[in-house]
Amino acid sequence: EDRGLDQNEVQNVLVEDARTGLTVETLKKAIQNNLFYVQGKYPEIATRNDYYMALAYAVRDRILQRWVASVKQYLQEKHRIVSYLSAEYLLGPHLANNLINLGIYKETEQATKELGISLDWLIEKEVEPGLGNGGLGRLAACYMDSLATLEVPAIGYGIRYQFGIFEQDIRDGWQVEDTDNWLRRGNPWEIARRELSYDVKLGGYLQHYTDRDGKFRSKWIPELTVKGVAYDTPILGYKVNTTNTLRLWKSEAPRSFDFQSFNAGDYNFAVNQKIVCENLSKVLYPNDETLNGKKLRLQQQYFFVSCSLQDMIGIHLRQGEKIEDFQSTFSVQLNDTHPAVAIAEMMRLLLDEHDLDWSTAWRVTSRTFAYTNHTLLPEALEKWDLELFQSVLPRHLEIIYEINRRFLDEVTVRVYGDPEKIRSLSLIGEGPRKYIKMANLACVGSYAINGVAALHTELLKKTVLKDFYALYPEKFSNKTNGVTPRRWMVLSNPKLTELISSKIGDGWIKHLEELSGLEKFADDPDFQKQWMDVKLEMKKNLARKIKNRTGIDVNPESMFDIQVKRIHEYKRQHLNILHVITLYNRIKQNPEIDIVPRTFVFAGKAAPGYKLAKLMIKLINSVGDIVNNDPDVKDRLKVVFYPNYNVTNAQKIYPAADLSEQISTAGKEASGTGNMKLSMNGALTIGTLDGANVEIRECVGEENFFLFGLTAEEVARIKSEGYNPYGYYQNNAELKLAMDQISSGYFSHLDDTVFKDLVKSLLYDDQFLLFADYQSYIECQDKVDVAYRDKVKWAKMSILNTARMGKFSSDRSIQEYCEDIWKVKSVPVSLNGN
Ligand code: TH1
Repeated sequence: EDRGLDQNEVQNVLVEDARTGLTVETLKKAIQNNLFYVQGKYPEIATRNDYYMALAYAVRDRILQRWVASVKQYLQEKHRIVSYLSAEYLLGPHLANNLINLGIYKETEQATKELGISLDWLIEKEVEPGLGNGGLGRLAACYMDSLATLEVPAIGYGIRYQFGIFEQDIRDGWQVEDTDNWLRRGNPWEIARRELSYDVKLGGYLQHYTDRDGKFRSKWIPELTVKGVAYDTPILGYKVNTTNTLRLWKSEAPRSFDFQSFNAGDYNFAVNQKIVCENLSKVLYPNDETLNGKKLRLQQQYFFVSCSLQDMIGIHLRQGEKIEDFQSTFSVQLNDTHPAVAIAEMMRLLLDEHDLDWSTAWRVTSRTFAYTNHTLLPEALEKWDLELFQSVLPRHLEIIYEINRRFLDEVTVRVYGDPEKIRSLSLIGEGPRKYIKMANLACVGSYAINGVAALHTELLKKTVLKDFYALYPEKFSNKTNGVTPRRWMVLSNPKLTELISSKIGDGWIKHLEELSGLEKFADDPDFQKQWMDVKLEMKKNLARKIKNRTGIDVNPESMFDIQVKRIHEYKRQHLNILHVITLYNRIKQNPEIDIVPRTFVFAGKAAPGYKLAKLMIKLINSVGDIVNNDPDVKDRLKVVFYPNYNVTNAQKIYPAADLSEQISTAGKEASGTGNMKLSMNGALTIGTLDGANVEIRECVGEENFFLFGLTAEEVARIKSEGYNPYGYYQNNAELKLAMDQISSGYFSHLDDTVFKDLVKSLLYDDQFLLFADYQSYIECQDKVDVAYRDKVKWAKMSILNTARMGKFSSDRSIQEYCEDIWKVKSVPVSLNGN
């Protein structure tokens, strides 16, 4: 409506250099100006937050010029745009990242210094947007960074949660949750596009009728209409002009709504409905890899998907294109099944709003979407109770039935007479209650399906998606995950970055394979010393933070043995703690024993409803209390649980790691991405053959990787034969002692009830085979102990780990998606004419 301005009347905005210049002087001026004109303050009364805001706006001004130019160029030249649909984006703090990608970190450091303030102090002020749970959300953030850096036109769509992942505190060893009010001081990195909003219908019923042309139709009479408002955040590429958009939807009540109810005199009802609408984007569900079949979650998923598709269709049509050519403007990636309802929504929009016939609509839809699967865990596969689904999306249920009917008709011919196959392929699950299988919908409606590591993709093809693979082998491919070296090396480990660049130049930041140039220095004693000096300095920094946050003194010279990730049984933090207890017992039995001093650092959140995961946190802390304070230990072992693991804290932890714990039960961790970040920062990995560990080991060399444990095949075999944990317990003295201590209350003030559920699970029905891998793990840890004593060899192994991690840049992953799935090329953005 507001777009009708005559182009000739719109003067090209000439942006002055004073507002966008990248020199120390222009930056200084900009900060001062913003302090005055945006914050309304002068230096003597300005708070730290005022300065943070002033700087953030100064940086944003510089990004805006690039952002506007990018959007303009994409639209004018009609490039195909990648659309990434994700319920989660775990971005982490923006300020330092934007300074790095703009290439003005040093200049800004100088400018702030001349204003008498420290840049670090302002960077630390930022509250990060925690709009994701863990790996899946962080992957979306790394991919947005790489898309922009590779100059690929892209838009990320998601939800602007008012409350992100909860804040974790530890009290008396237990996790307690607090709400994440990340917006309380405002968000300088987003622009609210009030004019850009869409209506989303929810609930209600269908009316069936035959229209004038004799066509049978369904009219959806919703119970409620919600409005989604766009909030845009610029995503700047590294040292390129390309600035893509992350568009997050906030839910609100439509304005018409209060009027109607108010006029009808039902004020309470109006207020209540307003709250219902606003609730849709209120809070992120804190479950990682567990399905939570709550109505509000389905409403959230549908809400953001519908806004996003309406937005894309609007963009496509405004280009003057025909609706049936939608897939020439957008390629839409589904980040797991959380946005998979998009397939049904696309059909609804094409059929009901744009009047296409079924086969045309299906042709468009099934050429538009591609689906990434991130997990094989059965408890994570999304299934919606059919009645619940119908109560929220009656029209979509009807559409899914029709997709299923046509699909099964086609399939029946191909898998002739195999009812078991048909049952497994069906989009509808039968049982005491019917349910909708979102992964099946995603597979049927997508032209490409991928897993996130080589092993994971192979297992997908052999297990959960076996029947789909048999039907459509050509749709399947692997896209091993990657991480952005900008945030996970340059930003979080500037000292290492400087050292690496002093040897091989800085091309590696964009072309991570160039890290291989470090190999020739792996044996160089000077370089080894510099390398280990940086590591020590990072360990000292972390030790300081640990002291501040937990009060625990740790020795920076000790081996930093680190496991940081969501707390989950399959990730087996409790296997790690069994090793700690084992070492502790060895010391108690022989106080003079010669062991390498270690600091065990744990961090991670447990889903608030996941009892056993919360108990694992309590166990880590309880063991820590005993071990850290036992005089016999003589500070040789320290156990730290670093609270509130998030992107900000991760950036401090990774650079300080000597040893990276990647010890999930083989076949359970789809990929892992923390494993990549740690190894890039020079940590050696102790790990199972799981997820991307397999490929990391292939790259760094088996002699530079501590491998232990059962393979995925062996795990499957043991399970099928019937796993008997109790036998392992009885036959292993060290394991038995550790378990007996936990259950008898040795670590819990003689209270033998605290860890009962955990002990019971491990002894009698552990799905994650801890005891089966215990001995192998302990022996491998003994090898780590030996290896760490040889400083020269360790340094070499550490250097080689970094040098050989080039493959694990998210730039490589995104390149593969672009070539194999999206079929898009880079579009360099020029600033001329703006
Ligand atoms: C994670 C996987 O566990 C991890 O192995 C992988 O590296 C990461 O995704 C990125 O690919 C997943 N996170 C979630 C979160 C939810 C549901 C499923 C998964 S899989 C809510």
